[in-house]
Amino acid sequence: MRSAQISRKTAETNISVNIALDGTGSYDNQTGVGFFDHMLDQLARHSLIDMKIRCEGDLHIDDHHTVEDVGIALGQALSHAIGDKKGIRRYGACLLPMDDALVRAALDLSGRPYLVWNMELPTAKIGTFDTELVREFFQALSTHGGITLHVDALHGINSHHMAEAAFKAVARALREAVETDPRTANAIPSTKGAL
Ligand SMILES: [Mn+2]
Repeated sequence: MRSAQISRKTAETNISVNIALDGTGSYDNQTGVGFFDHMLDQLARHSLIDMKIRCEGDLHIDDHHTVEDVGIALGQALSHAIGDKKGIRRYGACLLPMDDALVRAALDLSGRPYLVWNMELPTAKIGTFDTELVREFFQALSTHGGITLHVDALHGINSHHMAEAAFKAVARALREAVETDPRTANAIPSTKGAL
């Protein structure tokens, strides 16, 4: 089974991430930030990547370091678990509706971090959660996972729905991209021979 375990400790956060790519989408995520845990659970459930995440962060300041650093550690774990990328589909995309929200995610496990983020959340907060941290998370995931990631909100009026649709869309796209393609099981999906 393709898996990874990452521990990352700084003066701001202490994180452990355990993932298994060929899982069933089981999850056990505790970061101290309720809405963020809800989003990480969606990411696991809809990518079918088993995910156990723990973070003790400096929440007395705000949620920023916790959300960003979990993105960093999860990106590192994904990159490690995917390994040399032999046999993977590499690309994934999903157009995901959730009530008023319609979000498109397209990604390439290219090794070239690039985030295109086209989503304006209509409120500054979801409960106590700063909505600007949704982008921060995906920026960190893209950078440290080596992922070209495009996220576009095509419609939406509710911040919770839009953010959740983004996590679910990226999850479904990730599921597709990390899956092995039986037609090319021993090949790296690039004419360059490396990714
Ligand atoms: Mn929800």
